[in-house]
Amino acid sequence: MVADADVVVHYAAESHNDNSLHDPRPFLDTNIIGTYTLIEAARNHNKRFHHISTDEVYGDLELDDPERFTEQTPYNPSSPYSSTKAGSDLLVRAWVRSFGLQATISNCSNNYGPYQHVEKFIPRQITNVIDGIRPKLYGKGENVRDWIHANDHSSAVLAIIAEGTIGETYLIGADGEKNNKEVVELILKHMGQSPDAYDHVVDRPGHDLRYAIDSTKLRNELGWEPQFSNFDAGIENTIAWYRNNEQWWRPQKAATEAKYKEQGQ
Ligand code: TDX
Repeated sequence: MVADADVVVHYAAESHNDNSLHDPRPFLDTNIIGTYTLIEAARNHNKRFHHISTDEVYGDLELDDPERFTEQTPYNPSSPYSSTKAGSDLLVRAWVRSFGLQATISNCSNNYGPYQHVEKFIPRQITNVIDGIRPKLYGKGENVRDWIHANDHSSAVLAIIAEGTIGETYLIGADGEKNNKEVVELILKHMGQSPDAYDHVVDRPGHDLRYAIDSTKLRNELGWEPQFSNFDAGIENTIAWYRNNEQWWRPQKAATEAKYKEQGQ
């Protein structure tokens, strides 16, 4: 019940690009109407609100672009997923300005760690290897993502709720840029496989090339620092978690792979 809450933190979203390309409608319902529903509830109950969003609202960067995304980068989303997240951010901003909603926004880079759905890149490949399936790399595997451990994302959100300035946006990232091929090779290494034991599959339509976050504002204004700066160790721990928690992910695995197979991925 919003009436009983101290703060409303809005993590609820349809979050997977591939699903948005296959069937966009749930993304409009959840990300646009869902956000509208929550900000109205927060407004009516006069509650502090924090909106969780994504770096994908800024579009993508060239591989050699010296600039990373900042809070000033213009919005330029590519997919049904990222465009509905961009729309949800703009709704929150409008509610701050028009109705005085006590809200902050954060845009984070790619998360990894325990409890991530097996449709996402890293858990998909780990659970594929556990099942004796070769990892699947979209296109050439040159796309770059800026990885952050989910616990670091959470500590940043807590810092913004505690100390953030109302109406402000904060970018969250941990300087973790890697291309997809490097990530797959690392997973294969830690799982005792040959580094080339993966398949190239059909590329994602409109596939964003590179995301990279400049989190200077969050670090300077709120004193936040990531704790999981060693990606190699983070991947090892994540592999161990998926090995030890098969009962958590197993129920989703077959249906997820069947959907990818239909799409040639
Ligand atoms: O099997 C795969 N093979 C592959 O090469 C999958 C599932 C993905 N990929 C590629 C696509 C991307 O370049 O790996 C990269 C990461 O893919 P996803 O895990 O689908 O994440 P991405 O599309 O980058 O979006 C993620 O980061 C921003 C989250 O899913 C979003 O919710 C978040 O907003």
